[in-house]
Amino acid sequence: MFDTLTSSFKGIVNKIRFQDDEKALTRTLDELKKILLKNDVYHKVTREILLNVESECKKNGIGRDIFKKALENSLLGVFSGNYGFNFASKPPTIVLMVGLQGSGKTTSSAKLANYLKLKGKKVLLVACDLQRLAAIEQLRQLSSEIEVDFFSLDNKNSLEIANEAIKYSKDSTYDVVIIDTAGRLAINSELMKELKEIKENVKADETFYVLDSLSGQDAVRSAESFNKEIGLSGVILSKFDSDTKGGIALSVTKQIGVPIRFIGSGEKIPDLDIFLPDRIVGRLMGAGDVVGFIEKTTAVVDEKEAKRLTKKIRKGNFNFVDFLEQLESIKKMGSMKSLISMMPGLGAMGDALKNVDIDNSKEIKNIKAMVSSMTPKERENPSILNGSRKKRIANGCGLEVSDINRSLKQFESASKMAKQMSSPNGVKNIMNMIKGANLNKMR
Ligand SMILES: Nc1nc2c(ncn2[C@@H]2O[C@H](COP(=O)(O)OP(=O)(O)OP(=O)(O)O)[C@@H](O)[C@H]2O)c(=O)[nH]1
Ligand SMILES: [Mg+2]
Repeated sequence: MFDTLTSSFKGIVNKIRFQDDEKALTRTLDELKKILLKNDVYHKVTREILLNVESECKKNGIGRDIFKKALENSLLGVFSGNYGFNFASKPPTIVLMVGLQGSGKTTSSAKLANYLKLKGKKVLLVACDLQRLAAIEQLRQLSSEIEVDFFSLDNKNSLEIANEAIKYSKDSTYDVVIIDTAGRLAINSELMKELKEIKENVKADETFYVLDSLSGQDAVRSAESFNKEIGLSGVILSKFDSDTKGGIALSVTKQIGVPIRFIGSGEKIPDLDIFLPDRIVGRLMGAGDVVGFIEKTTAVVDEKEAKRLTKKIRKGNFNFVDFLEQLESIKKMGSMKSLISMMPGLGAMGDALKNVDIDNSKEIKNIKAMVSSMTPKERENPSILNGSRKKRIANGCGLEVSDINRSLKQFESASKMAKQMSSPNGVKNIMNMIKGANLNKMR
């Protein structure tokens, strides 16, 4: 992610104060250069950014705001071309997913299918990886998890499968067809030939190269070869959540002349963010991506349901049934790390929340176990839980009564927080509460 770049940018912008301090500008540009190179921004791209910042600052007068704006503009300048997802003028839009072995093609195919499904599109996922036996099964499972149609054929080669899939998709009026292909450890002429044939036969509208951000410049070089051999229309930058530097995101478009279209920000299906330069630059400059956050949340939150819950929360009637439902919808939004990275200025709280893993948090596991031992009446109305009920629940789920008390307390304060948040001064109140809270408790 961009954490390191963002905090470094903030640091240097604050060093420039005066309108005409050329010395400070030189010093700051020098520091900017070190930051960019240290975080894997390609040297030619680094030079371009520096030159642009310098010339804009010299033209407009040096000063903090001008420097900040110049940096923002230069960062925007490193991205060019098409962004987001482009639909073909006549459906189906055919997407070919290519890349090296293990780069994240199959996962990204499913993530993209889910993204488009949430936009109301009818999507078909096609398994054309015949290299690994398990590959077809992997995609089949992902398809059923996200409830998207799946296509594969036995005893056919990948070209035949792709062709049949396209025929079928046209007959069945699909909006988008996503073809998952086999990877290789390195560039391989046999693979290139196979991919080229598929691409030409199915007349792919988009050829997305899935680039593992952790492989750095090696992966960029491979992308370059793929582009030369078969022609790419976009890059999906996968595993960006584990990339502590983030420089590849700034370099790849200039280096290979192909725009980044999506970023993989976690292992889960919703962890795919659309790549829009102004939003990315907003994130880089520490302003977060609030629009992206809202888009992500509204895609999975049912408006009617949200209203019903807000009413309950306001009345203080939020119960365990609602809580479990909420957990499920939060999970649909993706990993905390990816969500939090879109929120500006959360600082230490953001760092603590990033590490919350809803599937593996001990507290949440305890609450789930406890709720599973409750009667429906108790779930609806936790206030009836007296000593003997708590004992029964503890026995039922293998916890101690003290665990039950602790979980109930946590739940109570979470409901209180939710009630506060839903009031007119909600967010302000919450920020005040959080400031005083012991963040480690959230882990
Ligand atoms: N953290 C993280 N992990 C990812 C991301 N995308 C994929 N992965 C993981 O990377 C591993 C490989 O992903 P696959 O989708 O199977 O990769 P592939 O390119 O299809 O692999 P082959 O078919 O063997 O070539 C899996 O463990 C995924 O969970 C991402 O954005 N973030
Ligand atoms: Mg695969």
